[in-house]
Amino acid sequence: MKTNSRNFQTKIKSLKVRTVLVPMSDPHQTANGVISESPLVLTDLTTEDGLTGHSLIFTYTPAALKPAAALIRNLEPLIVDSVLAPVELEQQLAKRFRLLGTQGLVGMALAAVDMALWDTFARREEKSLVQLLGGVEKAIPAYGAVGYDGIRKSAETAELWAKQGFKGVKAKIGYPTVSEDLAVIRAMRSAVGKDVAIMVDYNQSLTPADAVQRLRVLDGEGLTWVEEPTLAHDYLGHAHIAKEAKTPIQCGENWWGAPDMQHAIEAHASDFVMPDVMKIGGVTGWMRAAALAQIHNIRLSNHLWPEISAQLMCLTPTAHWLEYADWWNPIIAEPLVIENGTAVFSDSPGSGVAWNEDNVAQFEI
Ligand code: SMN
Ligand code: MG
Repeated sequence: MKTNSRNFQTKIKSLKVRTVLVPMSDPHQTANGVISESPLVLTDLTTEDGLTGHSLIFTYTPAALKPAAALIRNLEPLIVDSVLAPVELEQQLAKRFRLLGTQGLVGMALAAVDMALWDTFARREEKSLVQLLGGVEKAIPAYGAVGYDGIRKSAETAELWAKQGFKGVKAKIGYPTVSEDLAVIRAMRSAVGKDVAIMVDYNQSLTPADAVQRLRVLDGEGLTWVEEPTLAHDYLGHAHIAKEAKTPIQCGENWWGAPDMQHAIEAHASDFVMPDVMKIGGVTGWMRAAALAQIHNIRLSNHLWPEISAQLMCLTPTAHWLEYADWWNPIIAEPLVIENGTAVFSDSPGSGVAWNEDNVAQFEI
């Protein structure tokens, strides 16, 4: 049998793993506390023929930063000398971790490797991820984030996004009372006008019963979605809320792998889905999630990771909204640019992730 000899020439040589703490210029408040810096693990995968690909994972808390980095380093011997074949390696690694499971730190480390493999693969072919996987760049509407910042600041931030051309804004809510939630939404609406979409995110802060009551009040506000009103893994609770509410429910940033997404869909937990490229299992996991969303005819948005997600959204048949965030820009060589509310794609090969080494040196810990 004739084989593609190029595939067999590229073998994995090493992983380099670094950790950074990137301060946020404007700390992000949520109903569950403030995020004032981004703990990020930077992985560089090098092949024997001298290619290097990159990936980035976000550990939410600095407490998980070093353990996540250590786990990625511990994966190195499992992939060194293997052929650069992301789909095959995903299957091999999944088998290795079948007994332990692939949630939490293990899932994050596996996603770091998967994304670095795909980035290297695309660079080897001198293509962007979109081109490599047979897609074309598309204008997907982007929205910007508004923190849990009270009436005035939420409206001001929403207006700033709208002035920059963003087609939507998403605010953290879950204030002590629904009247405060409502006041924030109405202040944002008067700041952005009727043509900018408004989404809200409860970050899991309500009980299902409270969520149903609050949504009775918010249902007339023309919200594009209400995100994670209750605990992320309470699919039945979410399904109850989704059934009672008129506003679409959005979930997905906390699903670990496509099987979680499948279970949430089976439970009718949400009207829309928004996987996180790290928690869903990297590029390989994303493609499964995109297929699931297509089969079930559900609109799919991304969670964070703007550079790689902008590309993955172009490969997603039911693509909905692109979540934009600029928090990691300081360490990214070419941060994603949004113009007229959609991503501008560069000609660079790969997943859009490479380092601003000066800033990496400054924030490395
Ligand atoms: C979110 C959670 C945690 C950090 C950043 C953002 C969020 C979102 O829930 O939907 O973007
Ligand atoms: Mg969210």
